[in-house]
Amino acid sequence: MVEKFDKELFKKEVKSSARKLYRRSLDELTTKEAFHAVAYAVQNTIIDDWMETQKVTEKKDAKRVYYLSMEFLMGRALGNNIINLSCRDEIKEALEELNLDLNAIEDEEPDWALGNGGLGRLAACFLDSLATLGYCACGCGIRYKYGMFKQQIVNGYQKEVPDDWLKDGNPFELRRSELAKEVKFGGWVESVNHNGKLKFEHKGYQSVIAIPYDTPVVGYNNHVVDTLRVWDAQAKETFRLDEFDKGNYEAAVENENMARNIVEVLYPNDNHYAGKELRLRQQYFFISASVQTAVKDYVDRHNGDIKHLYEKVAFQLNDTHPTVAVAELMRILMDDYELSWDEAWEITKKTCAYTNHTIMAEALEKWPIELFSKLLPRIYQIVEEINRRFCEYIRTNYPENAEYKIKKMAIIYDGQVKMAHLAIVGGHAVNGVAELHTEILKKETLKDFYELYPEKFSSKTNGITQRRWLLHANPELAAWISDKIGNGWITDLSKISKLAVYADDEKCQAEFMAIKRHNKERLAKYILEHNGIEVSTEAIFDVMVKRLHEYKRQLLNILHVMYVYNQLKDHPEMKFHPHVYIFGAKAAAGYKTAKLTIKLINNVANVINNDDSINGKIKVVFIEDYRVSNAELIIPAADISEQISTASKEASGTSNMKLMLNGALTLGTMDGANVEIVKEVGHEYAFTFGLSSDEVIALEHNHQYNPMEIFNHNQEIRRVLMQLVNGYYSPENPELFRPLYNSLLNTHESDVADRYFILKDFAAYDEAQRRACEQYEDESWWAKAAILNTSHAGKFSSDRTIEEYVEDIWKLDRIKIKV
Ligand code: NBG
Repeated sequence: MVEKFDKELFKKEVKSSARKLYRRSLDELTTKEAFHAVAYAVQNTIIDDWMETQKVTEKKDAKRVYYLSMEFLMGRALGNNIINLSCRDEIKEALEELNLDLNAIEDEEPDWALGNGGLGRLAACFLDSLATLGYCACGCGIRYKYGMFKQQIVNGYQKEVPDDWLKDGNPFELRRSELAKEVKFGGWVESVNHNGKLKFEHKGYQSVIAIPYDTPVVGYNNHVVDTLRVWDAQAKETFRLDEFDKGNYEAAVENENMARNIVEVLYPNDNHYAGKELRLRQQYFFISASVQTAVKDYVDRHNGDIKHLYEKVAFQLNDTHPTVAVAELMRILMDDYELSWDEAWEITKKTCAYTNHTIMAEALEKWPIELFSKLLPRIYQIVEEINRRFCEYIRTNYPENAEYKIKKMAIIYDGQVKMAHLAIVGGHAVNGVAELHTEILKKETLKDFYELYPEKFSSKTNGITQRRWLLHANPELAAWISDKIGNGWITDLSKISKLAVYADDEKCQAEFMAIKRHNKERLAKYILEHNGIEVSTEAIFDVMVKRLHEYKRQLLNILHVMYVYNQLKDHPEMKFHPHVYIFGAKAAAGYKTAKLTIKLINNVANVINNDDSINGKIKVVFIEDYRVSNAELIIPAADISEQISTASKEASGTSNMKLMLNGALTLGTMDGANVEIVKEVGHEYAFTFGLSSDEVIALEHNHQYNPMEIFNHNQEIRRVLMQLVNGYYSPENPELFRPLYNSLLNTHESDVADRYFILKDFAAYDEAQRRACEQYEDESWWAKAAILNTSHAGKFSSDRTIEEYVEDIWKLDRIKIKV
């Protein structure tokens, strides 16, 4: 840390790790090797604080949270650790003296892409905030061998390439084989009478050994270091010689394959559930290992007194993926610690809490009984009993319409195990991730549960860490802000509101926009290098970066680009400020419509970028392989933040917050956290449009919407849609984009035409785009609005979010590390 950072010692450590790792001197290393040498040296400066945090937590007997999540989108660790150690300048200088460039070294680290999108990145931001606020926390997940695939764009199409992120080793992780745990799959359950007590024994199972890898999560400038613990799998008998001798080669390698498969790869679906057995295996694997460890750790520190577990331990279930934790904790409490059902149930409910991240029906996990009970026989028994008791409870509460309620609320129904219901019933808290989202949960999606347990529900609007998304991603703006208002914002983002007084100051406006321009230059250089497209920093940088999903409506954006292009060609004299439309998005590997939308964006880019007749007024750029590390480059350069999901569908969104913090103006629907963003900054400094969530929900219920009417009456929209099927953007295959056309118009092929109301919102979207374009001409107004966006982003720090979880749900103790 800064007060004890010893530059000479650090230099020595970098040199000595070079020798230890490569038996060569530092100046003989490649940049990648130098990255490893530097990373080891940085890790060394963290270790003492890590141990001290552990000690202090134990001494204080502080309550801790286990954040159970299948996804942690950490991005790169080195730069972030250095930022949080608060010695970036010192390390940069030390490395310069060693002839090393910190930025180049940072670029050698692969992203830790152990997540899909917002849900995984939220988990990473939360860990940063937990450590920075001095709370004891452990993120528990899976050490996927292959993280989120790398996206290549080949001939305009997305191609998925495996992300072998561990191939050169990971200097920040620590293998903790002494903490390994056994996880059991398959087999059957026998009940035996043990001294007059009924006991359940799991027989004939296959074992997998779970081995944790720990990485430090460094708090900002406070010496607190929390842990990210990801589990690797290994076969119990690495090779079953007995089977091999019998000539049963398959059985011999089966166990090993099973272990390898479990941690092989992250499922690349965002907001979508695939229902594969392997996925359930992954879930139970990391949950069983994490819950076993948490319980054992607690019991060891509390003389075996299991009954007060919830006073010192909280489990937060990040969406339904980890909800099997409810049953696993019950199993451990009853089978291993011999508690009665009622005792175990009380403890489980008080320990577990659930966050819902979506209302999209296709993301709600339901497992066929057949699959679930075969793979997890003891767990299934417990879920059955939870369900039986819950249905009893419904019957007493709703004697009039019990069967109707059971149909809607049971945990097991219609041959399926409903994981969200298990989480709600088995925990003490349920939260949505923005105010609007929580309201929709209460009124629609989880209405019956809200009626039954109103006290469990609360809203926790998401947040982002300003340490990564401003201090690290936008160093120039960060320095400018600190110069104006001091650096208190780094640990208390509400202080950034002090910037607002500079919004009308001409000099400040000019400085702010100069920084924006530098960030645009930085991105323009990246675009030239990666896309070969030249873009002008005088243009409006209109940015839409997020997972590709129909509800997010990248299609609306690109159809509108096609529309503007038509206008410009017809009316070259038309008033229009040059735009660069920037997209970044991965589509799930099996999501056809999403992948076709990527192809469309790229084909449109190809036509428009090469049309000299429009004098470069429009450029379309699709940035390949959107991920945390290039988000850090794109977001600081944005003028406009596209947040155009169909109202009611985006639970919160978090790129909206990152973009706002970096001075972009939101162009969006009143959905998710956009509602709160607009409320904070004021309506006049955002461009909102479109159907409200109530209107969308009403149209979904009454089936009154017919996109064909719009197609028939609006010639300009009709022309754009015809260009999807007349070869305008795909001369070699005019039918290529027919499925997109059909999804908007044709009720035969898709179950509902224009399910996401793209045509319905088109005119309003265009109008909002025009407003933005006009306002951009007023440089002073725009600068003011940009500064106001940054200065009103205080609410959207994940520090604020974490404090709300701590206060309402986790009740953690804060720790302090003395140095
Ligand atoms: C996503 C939502 C986003 C939200 C993040 C984090 C899932 C299931 N949900 O709107 O779509 O910001 O979660 O809460 O990935």
